[in-house]
Amino acid sequence: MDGFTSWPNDLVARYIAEGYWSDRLLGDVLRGDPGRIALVAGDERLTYADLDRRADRTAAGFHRLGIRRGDRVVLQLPNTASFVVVFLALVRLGAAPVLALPAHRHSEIGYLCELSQARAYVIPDRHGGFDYRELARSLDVEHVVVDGDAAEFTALASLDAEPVPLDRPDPADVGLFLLSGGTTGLPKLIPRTHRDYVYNLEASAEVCGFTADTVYLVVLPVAHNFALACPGILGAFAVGGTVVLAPSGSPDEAFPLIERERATACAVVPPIALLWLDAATWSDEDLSSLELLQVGGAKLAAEPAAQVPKVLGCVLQQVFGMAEGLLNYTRLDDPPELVETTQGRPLCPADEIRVVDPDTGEPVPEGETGELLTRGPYTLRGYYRAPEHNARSFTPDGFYRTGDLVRRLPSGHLVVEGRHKDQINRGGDKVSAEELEGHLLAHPAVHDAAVVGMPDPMMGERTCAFLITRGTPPTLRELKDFLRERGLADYKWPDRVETVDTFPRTPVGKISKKELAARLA
Ligand code: J2J
Repeated sequence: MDGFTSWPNDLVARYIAEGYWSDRLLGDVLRGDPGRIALVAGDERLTYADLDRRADRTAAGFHRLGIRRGDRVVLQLPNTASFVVVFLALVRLGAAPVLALPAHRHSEIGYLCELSQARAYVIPDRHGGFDYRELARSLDVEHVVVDGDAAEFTALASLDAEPVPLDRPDPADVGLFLLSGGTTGLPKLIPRTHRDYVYNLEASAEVCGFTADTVYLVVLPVAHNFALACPGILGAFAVGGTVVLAPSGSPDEAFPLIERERATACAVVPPIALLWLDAATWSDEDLSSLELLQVGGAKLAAEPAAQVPKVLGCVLQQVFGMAEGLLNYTRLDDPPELVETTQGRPLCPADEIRVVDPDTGEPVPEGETGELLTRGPYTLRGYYRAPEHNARSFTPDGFYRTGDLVRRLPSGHLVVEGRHKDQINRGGDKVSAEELEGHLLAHPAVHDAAVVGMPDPMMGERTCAFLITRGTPPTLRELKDFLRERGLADYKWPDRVETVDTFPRTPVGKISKKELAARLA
């Protein structure tokens, strides 16, 4: 695929020879007994046979629409059975889903459709008080497929056709695109091949002890790498387990589902873990089925980490992952000290780790903090169609510069100590400072903007925009309305605005975000 950077031949040979890459395809992950429940979503309960059939029939429907192997389709559905059916249908067809989050709006989706040259865009009619058909009307895309009331578009229900023989994808093909958290003005797409993502989900399922008895509850957006494949729904399907989709991580929605479905495993971000620790002390629901709580996306502090087994009665696993690839997990039998105070160690023996001085690129002495660089059998070698950005994000020998500052312990476990990238981690949601600044600068009263993170006890960080204004400074409320108008996802909006006369500068004349952040601490 044009715009996709593959691994060099020697590493391809090595990853195959060492058994990390197989011929298994993403469309073949449904490995449960046909009669067993694969998926519970709202009132729907689908067996493996049901899900398999629906995926095949929907693949045939997309094929009839003209979607073919190698095409791209932007998929923006919430945590519903339709997400799972459409995802499986597309990967079986060899058409790569581009996984947008439900929170994305015109700014993100318009760009994704254009960058990926998507042939179709799949949406709900309405969700969370937003009409996605309105968004679709503002785009230029060949097919809009709607789950629900389709209006002038194609109803997902109409893409139900007699299965046809399909051209099988190659394991080396790009199977899907994930969205990068982003550090630049525009979002980046992460190509994931069938074979690297199959490794990702199968090896994760093994490390997390998933079996046919696993009942995996999804509370994060299922389109996010963590809930999708770490081990996520795909890992649960691959071992014949059951997946239960919840609309959110709120204890009033998640706890009754844990009790009713006897959920055994779940992945959350730290703010949800904190909410659960609190709610578990007063809720009546029976959470005793829960065996494993995975926490990742942002750093979990040692104190709440120590509380998880005591209060929720389950094993805690810290997960330090990224859509770009590398996954670090604490292991289920690690001593409590490591589980509480580290963010895990790499999933794969072939994951290569370097910890370097971010300015010189030279390795730091063992045990000291530096920037994490990595390459391996499931870490990208380049963002899709982004040559200039790739030149900065990768070393000449193909290591991905994560922008995370870590310290490595003798056991190989990593401790995340901070960040060397212009991004705010808002409770696991990533906000690119440059992207938000670009939108703020478009406001007529904004002369200059600098976005920084501010510490927050629940979210870890929130977003503060420092502005130099002309005329009357806009209020936070006005800025949010402005950003809504521009179609920017709401989790990227600032939580606070500070107007200043000048920005502090570094010796080389750049805005000192360190100094700005210090004013907030
Ligand atoms: C500190 N920072 C963390 C952690 C991610 C599993 C889990 C998370 C993600 C994810 C994921 C962190 N402590 N435990 O894809 O499969 C920050 C780092 C990292 C960035 C990646 C998965 N876990 N982070 O969060 O692509 O800064 O993936 O580089 O959204 O989140 O963000 P994202």
